[in-house]
Amino acid sequence: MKTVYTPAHERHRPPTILTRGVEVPHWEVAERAERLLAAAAAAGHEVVEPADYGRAPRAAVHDPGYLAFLENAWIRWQKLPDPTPAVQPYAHPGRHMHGQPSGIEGQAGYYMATGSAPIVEGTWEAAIAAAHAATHAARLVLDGEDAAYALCRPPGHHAFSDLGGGFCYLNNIAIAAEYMRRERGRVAVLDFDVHHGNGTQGIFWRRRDVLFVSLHGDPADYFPFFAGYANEIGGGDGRGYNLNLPQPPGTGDAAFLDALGTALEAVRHFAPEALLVSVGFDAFEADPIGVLKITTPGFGEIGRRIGRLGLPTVLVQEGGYNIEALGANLSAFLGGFTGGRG
Ligand code: Q9C
Ligand code: ZN
Repeated sequence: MKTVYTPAHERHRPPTILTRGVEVPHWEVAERAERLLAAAAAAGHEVVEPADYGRAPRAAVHDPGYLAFLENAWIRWQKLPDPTPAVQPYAHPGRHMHGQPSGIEGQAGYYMATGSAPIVEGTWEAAIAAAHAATHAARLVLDGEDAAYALCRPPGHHAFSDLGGGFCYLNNIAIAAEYMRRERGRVAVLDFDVHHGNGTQGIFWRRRDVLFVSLHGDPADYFPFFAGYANEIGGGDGRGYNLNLPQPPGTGDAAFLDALGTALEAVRHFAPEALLVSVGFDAFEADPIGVLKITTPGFGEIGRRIGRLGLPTVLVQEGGYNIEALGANLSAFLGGFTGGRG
């Protein structure tokens, strides 16, 4: 299958972030994409560069104020006294606060849910390239490819219409899903990154034409903490078109595959014309920030079962932070997916 990749991600080099009050190197590093690319190429998948789809696909999903903030944040931040190399919010609107700041420091906290999505000089360029990669994979599948893999970096599933965070800026898979929806009646998004896809859920919350199904570590004691609970089923017209399947910490292959069966049954019942998958390898047993215990063969079996659905499928890369294991996990997943087709 075609792998959509562009080196534009290299310009996004997030520095340290705070974890429990301590500065640590960021996990979402450029080498992730290099490892994934090497594995896809070694497995014989043709690597193609995305076209430029312009502003329309991202504008169909994201708020204009948020897009303007992302595009200009770094340069505005540089005009602060003693500027630092990354936009890092430190004050967020908590409950009971609804004011709208005009300055960059306040807006950074307004438009970012967490401090873990610093904006550096090349972030905007990388983020729009990742969105083009997902859109390109969607275009390939709309044009008749059975499946395509968008090797996106930075990832996207924590980004809402008007809110970034959790290493994410533009919601690549939501942009691709909305792009496909213009030509197809119904699409489903399945998310097996270890973190709940809170941004994707938020974007499609009121939509019955886009099913969102997520498997993830239980947010009761895990990021993103404030979304991903089983009682979140969608609102308004979208009620019943959102399914969360939180998993207890330590969940391994067998129980995860059981839950995947429930997720795939929901997808089959929805009968979409296409499937988009948020592919994360941070449910891996040795991921530095994961809480689940999925093995490399486990990712193969996840791929095989998703492939067996037989739907036109767009695979979109999200998280996965064990650098040494990323290549093997992607090879296992893509091998399983392709085998499941056959
Ligand atoms: N102690 C994705 O996988 N929390 N984002 C980091 C770790 C944020 C992960 C703190 C995790 C966001 C796309
Ligand atoms: Zn994740």
